[in-house]
Amino acid sequence: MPTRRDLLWGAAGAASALAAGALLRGVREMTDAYRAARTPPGARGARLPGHAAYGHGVEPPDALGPDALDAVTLPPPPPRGPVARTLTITERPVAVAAGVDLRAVTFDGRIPGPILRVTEGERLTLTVRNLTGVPHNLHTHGGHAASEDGWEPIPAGASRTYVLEPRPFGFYPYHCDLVPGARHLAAGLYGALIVDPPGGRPPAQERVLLLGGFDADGDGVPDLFGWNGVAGFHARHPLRVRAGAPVRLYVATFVADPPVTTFHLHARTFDVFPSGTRLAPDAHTDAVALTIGERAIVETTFPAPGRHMFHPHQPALAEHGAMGWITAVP
Ligand SMILES: [Cu+2]
Repeated sequence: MPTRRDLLWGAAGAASALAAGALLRGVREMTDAYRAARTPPGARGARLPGHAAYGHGVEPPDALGPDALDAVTLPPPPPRGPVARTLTITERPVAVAAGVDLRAVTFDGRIPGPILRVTEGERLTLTVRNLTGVPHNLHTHGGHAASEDGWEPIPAGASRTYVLEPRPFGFYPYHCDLVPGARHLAAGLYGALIVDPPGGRPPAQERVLLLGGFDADGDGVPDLFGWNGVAGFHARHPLRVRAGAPVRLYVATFVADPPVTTFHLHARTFDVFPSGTRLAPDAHTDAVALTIGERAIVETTFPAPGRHMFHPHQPALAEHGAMGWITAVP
């Protein structure tokens, strides 16, 4: 019997609906077992059964090695001149945790979409091909011509080219802007846009960290959470940086529920540049709160080799996949 989500997705043939049903049953069994193990009756959110350190509440897919998320974690070098990119929207299963394949909608086949980067004052041309059976679009935050804002639906099977001159410099989200969000942004259609100042930023080891929620059981509420598309990834595979050299993290959240999440770093404080639109920090702290679509650049230097935990300070998120490590190496 088709599930509610099968019906919502529609369009699938009988065979693929059967396959999807089996997939979803697997997800649901995993999620139910997970909840039974972690959640007291009547309570929502995670609860550890005993007394344990954060982490490893969710394991990442075994097939993903330490470099699996590099493409959406390591930004390209700041480009000079105009930038032109084509992004392709497709529906496909994406492994977001061990044993959990999300029925996702993606930019270029993965969650999140590619890191876009351009220098303030330069042209960014984005061609978006919608290869799915329903409308989508690509809306970019920040300043640009209103006609290129990306709120209009791109029909199924159609393409649209946006020509932007993003400004001011900063760190911006891009995402599909259609509703319901559970079938668009929260299904995987989001990514990062870095707009560099004309003179650049000081050299640093740069990493992008986008927090996402994954609705594994199709009830409209995220069950698993992870940075750069995979729950549990950074608990098994720490971010690696060199000790003694500056680190710049581009941190954003795309989690709608709960509405506010945090980025918290252990054993080290950092400068905060909200939205990255200024070159001087606005705060110096060890935790920054972000609501959906909000973002910050945080900068620090790890003075010595060692492992530093990072996670949202919401236990339900940290224990459902969003706890990780940054390992500073000599
Ligand atoms: Cu969409």
